[in-house]
Amino acid sequence: MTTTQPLVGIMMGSANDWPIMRRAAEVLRDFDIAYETRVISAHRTPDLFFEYAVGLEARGLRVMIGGAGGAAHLPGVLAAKTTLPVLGVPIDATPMRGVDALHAIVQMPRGIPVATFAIGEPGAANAALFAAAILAGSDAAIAQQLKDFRIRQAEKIRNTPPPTLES
Ligand code: RP5
Repeated sequence: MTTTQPLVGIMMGSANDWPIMRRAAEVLRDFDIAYETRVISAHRTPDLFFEYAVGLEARGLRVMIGGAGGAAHLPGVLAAKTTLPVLGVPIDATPMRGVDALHAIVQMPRGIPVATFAIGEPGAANAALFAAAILAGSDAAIAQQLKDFRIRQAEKIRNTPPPTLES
């Protein structure tokens, strides 16, 4: 957790989600975007969940990333309690390998939107990149960092030699 005013909150329903959700934190750290993390379950600690969710805007948070596995109602319940953008990351936590969480998060009924990302690590990383893109609308430094990231990413592909049977 950073010490400066967090702009992005990363929530997850279980500490077991952290190995995936840390990919979001790593992206935000690399972009020098202040964030905070919380393990708060919508069903195991509903009172704590509501208490945390209602104070987000007042504390200056701008975007929320919510990771959850199984029935995965965390992002939807969070979106019900705040008008901040909520970015949902489905976690592979059951024999359904994250498809359960994907469906739970992406199928939010009309009126309370949750942006849904890919299952697992790519989703967590992309949620953080999307959070950066939202913040970039009002922060030129973050906008530039996003452009630089895309350039570095493209360079890696351009500099990859053609694969051979020996490589
Ligand atoms: C969800 O249930 C969590 O987000 C987690 O992905 C899943 C399983 O939680 P644990 O039983 O591993 O704590 O609430």
